Amino acid sequence: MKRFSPVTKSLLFSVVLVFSASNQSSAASISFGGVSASDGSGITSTFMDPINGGLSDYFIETFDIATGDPLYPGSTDYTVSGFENKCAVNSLNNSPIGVSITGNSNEIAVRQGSVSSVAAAPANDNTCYGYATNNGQGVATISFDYTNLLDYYSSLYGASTQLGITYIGFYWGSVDIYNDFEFYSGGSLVSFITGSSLLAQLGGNSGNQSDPDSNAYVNIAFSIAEQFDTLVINTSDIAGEFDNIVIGLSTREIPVNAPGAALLLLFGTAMIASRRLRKK
Ligand SMILES: [Ca+2]
Ligand SMILES: [Ca+2]
Repeated sequence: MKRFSPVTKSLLFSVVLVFSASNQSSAASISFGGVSASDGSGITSTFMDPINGGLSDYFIETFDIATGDPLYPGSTDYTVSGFENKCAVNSLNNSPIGVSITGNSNEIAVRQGSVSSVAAAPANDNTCYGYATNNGQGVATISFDYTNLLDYYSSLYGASTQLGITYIGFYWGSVDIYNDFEFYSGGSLVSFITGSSLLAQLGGNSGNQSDPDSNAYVNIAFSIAEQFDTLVINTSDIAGEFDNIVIGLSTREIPVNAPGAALLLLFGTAMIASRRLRKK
């Protein structure tokens, strides 16, 4: 098992936020923290490392060509000029697991390093990362549609029903009160997390580029009933930065001895228990 760095250790505490798309209670459970990423990108999921890989039925988007699948070159459609040899969206195009990204092309970008008033690399992330920006006006919305990947694995497994995603982890850099992440299934919102709620829970300051309380690895475990197929990232100012997006299919491996998994399972159980209690 990979060792926890001091930074991630301090982040891995028991925080549960539950957001529901309706008035009904949600079983999605959220925790913060991960492990040190071996490619110099700061923090990654306990389930998946950019270089060393991880458990079965998990996939990672690193935004770095170096850690992409050499069989399926990523797309540099959103790469900032000058970074074409380093930065790409690896899960886009040319592969059976291609992710469909929609959004204004000037509102999603991939780059390395920080530029004042443009984008800040997540804390301790020396690699390429992605970001959403409204360029100072309106709301930028970008979506990552994983339907192709889910279709592919559903057919591969001969699944009688469409597989979904029951885990997502992402390194959220310089979290701002005006960023949020939403999760949709078949076009319906199933869960979401806002920057303001994360900052309130961790005690972080909006937009801080180095504080672990404002640069957090977010883990969300979904019940089978709430599995999703599309991630939507919104930002109403500059900017929403992210890296190491890890998704786990509904067929994913869940090790009983992984601290992250244990936490997620524990709180998943706690939520189910609390729901049952309320029903009484
Ligand atoms: Ca990266
Ligand atoms: Ca930010």
